[in-house]
Amino acid sequence: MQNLETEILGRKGKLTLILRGIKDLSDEEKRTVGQLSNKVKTSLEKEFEHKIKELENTSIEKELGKTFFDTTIPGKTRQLGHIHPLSQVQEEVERIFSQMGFAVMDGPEVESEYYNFEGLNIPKDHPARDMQDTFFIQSKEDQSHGKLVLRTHTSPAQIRTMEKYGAPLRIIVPGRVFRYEATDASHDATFYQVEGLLIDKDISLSHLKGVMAQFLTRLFGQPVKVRFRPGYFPFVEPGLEVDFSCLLCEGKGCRVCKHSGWMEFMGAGMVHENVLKAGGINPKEYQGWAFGFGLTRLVMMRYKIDDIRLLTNSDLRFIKQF
Ligand code: FA5
Repeated sequence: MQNLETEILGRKGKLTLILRGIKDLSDEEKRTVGQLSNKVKTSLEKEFEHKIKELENTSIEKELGKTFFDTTIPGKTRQLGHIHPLSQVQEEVERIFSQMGFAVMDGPEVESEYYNFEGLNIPKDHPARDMQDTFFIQSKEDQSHGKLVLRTHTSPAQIRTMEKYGAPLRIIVPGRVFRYEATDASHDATFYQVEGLLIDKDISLSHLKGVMAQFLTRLFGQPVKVRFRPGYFPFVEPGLEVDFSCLLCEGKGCRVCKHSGWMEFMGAGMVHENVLKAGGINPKEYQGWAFGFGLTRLVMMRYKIDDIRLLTNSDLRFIKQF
């Protein structure tokens, strides 16, 4: 209101300028315009004074006094959401690996056949490429990269990262993967994996054992042992299956570990030289290892969940427990 007053009646206000211009008018005009503008000025000054007083008198306290407001009524609590158990564990995995010097990377969920299979040394006739195992996207076939697929594992990110950053490398890639398979208590068609890749000079599997034992011990907050068994994956040589000591029976043998004392955990191995070449890295100069574990299964173990499908079926009664 005061701004408006200055705009009209102030030293450089619109009306003040008109009043100043009166001196240049003829005598007759001076009289008419002078009288009229003085009248306007007096009435505006009155109006402004009145309005400013009125505004000063309507304070918030006075307005509130007019209606009854019970300050003792308890407020309505808002339902706060929380982080999904899968994301909670993923964040923890990322934190532990970051502390060990690993960078956290990402890769596309819709992949080309090349990155998902050929680049990883998985040949055209490999059973994983059957319609039963893979979701193919209806797309034109690209000469060098094939069709588009929903990635069946996080391993394609190995080649993408090698191509982009070269060696040395120390990364993990958490992400969602898809397989066309019947679901049961421990298998889903959409689940989460974490890929790991370390490329450098003079790298051996003993480094992998040390990193995994350290990671699992920190994650579970109790000493965890790791064991290697031979395993086959076309993109590693030699290939391994990695187990860790059962946390429920501390290795003594129980129903959950099928009385073996060990839990199956992940696939791993020394990166195959064809994969290093596909990533543009010279296998004579660098070598390294890779691993891929099921994040969803890790969450199940962490919270003792006995059916994988509970994690993604959106039942709030279940999800709210974590
Ligand atoms: C792979 O996917 C390899 N890419 C892993 C790898 C990476 C090996 C790097 C060597 C080097 P596999 O198909 O075994 O491997 O899956 C890895 C993990 O994903 C399994 O150990 C399991 O924990 C999890 N997994 C596999 N299928 C399912 C499923 N249907 N539902 C939930 N978890 C699954």
